[in-house]
Amino acid sequence: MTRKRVFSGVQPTGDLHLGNWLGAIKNWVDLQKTHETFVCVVDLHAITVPHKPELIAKNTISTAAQYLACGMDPKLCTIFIQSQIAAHSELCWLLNCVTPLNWMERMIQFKEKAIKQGDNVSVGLLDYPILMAADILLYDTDLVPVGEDQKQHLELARDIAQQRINSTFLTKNEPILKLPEPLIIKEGAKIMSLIDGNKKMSKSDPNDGSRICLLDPPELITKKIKRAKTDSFVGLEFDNPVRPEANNLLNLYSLMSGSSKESVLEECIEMGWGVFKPILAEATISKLEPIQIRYKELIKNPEEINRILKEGKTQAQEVAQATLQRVKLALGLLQEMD
Ligand code: AQP
Repeated sequence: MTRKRVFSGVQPTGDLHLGNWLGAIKNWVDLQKTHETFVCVVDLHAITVPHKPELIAKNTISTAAQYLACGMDPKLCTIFIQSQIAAHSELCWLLNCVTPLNWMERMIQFKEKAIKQGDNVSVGLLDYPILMAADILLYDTDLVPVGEDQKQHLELARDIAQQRINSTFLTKNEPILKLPEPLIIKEGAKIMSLIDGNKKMSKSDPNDGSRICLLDPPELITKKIKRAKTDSFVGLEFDNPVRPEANNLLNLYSLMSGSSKESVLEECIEMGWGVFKPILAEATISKLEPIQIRYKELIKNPEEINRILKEGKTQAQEVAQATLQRVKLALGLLQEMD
């Protein structure tokens, strides 16, 4: 039986944090055992907002190394860098030309990110969802792991594929692009900021104290957790809407310790923050330790990381090129002669 294909990626916009791991990479590590898994470092997405050129390549290689350190296995999956496969930009352009502008203006993430940038919003930021559609559609993806925030973008990818390509340019009754389905990630995987329990943990939050990064040393993890926002209620509890920080930190403890929510509640219900925080810090430090050890080994050997990425590029390119050719042919572009 052919395995279903999964595609996903993370932007190299900074150090990966617990949200990126628990909400994305940890799921890929499981998926690669049962699905044909393509994961890439989406560096072209990272430049849709102002960025520092001197950091992007460094962050890209470090992100790839963190995928590996978290357990992505090049024998089981394909790992590559988005900008090294030109088909992503090419398909993005072709899809740009068939997508109505008003579909793009409705995108919530664009509106949210655009507000933050005032007059400095790039066309690339508006185009971000079409580049994401190109990423997904290039690989004939069956399933895309998505959180709530990315659902609208996946819908857009499906609408472009179905309404603007397959229905419009159908050749020989065979669909040109495969329609991807969302793979809804189980609840509890959304990790919130340490300084605001209503905001998601994010690489680009200007306050470093808002996130725990996978590569943070133990002392820093302890310090960040010590400074995390709390409240003045007595005892700890999940799911109280006026205590988002308590919910987030208990949830983190459950994920870091591997204990169910029920047993975490039983253990912590009567604790004060002063007792709970060191326990959470200790669980986080020991959960991240093996990843940090593997990362340190890997990053000493950039040739090996490059070898893996090159191999990934070759595998990904073959699939991407075939899809790109189908779309170019369907749109009527002149085919190259051998
Ligand atoms: N806080 C989070 N909780 C759960 N999952 C999260 N993800 C990100 N933050 C959390 C998941 O990580 C994957 C990669 O995300 P991305 O780099 O493409 O962009 P993002 O979602 O916007 O992540 P960041 O860290 O907030 O980056 P910036 O600050 O650059 O925008 C996705 O699967 C996402 O769901």
